[in-house]
Amino acid sequence: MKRLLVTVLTLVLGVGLVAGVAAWQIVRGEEPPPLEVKAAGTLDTPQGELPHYELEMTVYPNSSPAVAPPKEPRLLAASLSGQPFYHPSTSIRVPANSAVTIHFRQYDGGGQIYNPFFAKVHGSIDGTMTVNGKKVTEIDQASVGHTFTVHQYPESGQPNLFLSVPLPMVPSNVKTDSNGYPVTPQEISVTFITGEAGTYVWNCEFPCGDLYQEFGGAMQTRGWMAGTFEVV
Ligand SMILES: [Cu+2]
Repeated sequence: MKRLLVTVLTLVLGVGLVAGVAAWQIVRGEEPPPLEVKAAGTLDTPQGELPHYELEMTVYPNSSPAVAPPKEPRLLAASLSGQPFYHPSTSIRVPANSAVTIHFRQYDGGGQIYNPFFAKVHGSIDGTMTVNGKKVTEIDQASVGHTFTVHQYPESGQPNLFLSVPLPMVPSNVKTDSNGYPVTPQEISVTFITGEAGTYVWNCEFPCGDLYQEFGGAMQTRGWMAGTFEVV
């Protein structure tokens, strides 16, 4: 009897392990390929002259005939259709010990962010970013569209990296095109310095998803409002 129980238990554990590995493979397989950085010469920084790279990300309020949605993880029961996402990828890979500028085009509406900390810029080269060409250190707490917030796994021994960029919402009275996107997005640029190599994650801190307090759905899904951030 005991032997049978052990056999059954081993079998159950084995099947569970295989299912777990398969599920992990599916999730990993659906991570979009990393965004390509563009070399942009060098930049004078407080840490001296550093190699400079640029990358571009767009935030869409929803998919449309013009912009396909990111792949939806098959394991997720909830549908993410109609939810916002970063495009064309949420997997980011940037060179170590460099200055990196990210240019965001933000097409989504928004509103009040619960925590004013995330309406401020954190971790950029001089504490600023530019919004539509204007240098700022924060945006109106009541007009946040999304945030791009990079942080690390809490148990990690790698160099500390924290970057948080608030992206202002597009006002609701802005004209939209035939795909329903505002004709004038918010244009945000931020420059920061990467240190030694490390693996981080990023997510949006504005409750733009659904389910629990709007922090579910797109908010907790890589490929949509969260992703990986590798310094290599
Ligand atoms: Cu968001």
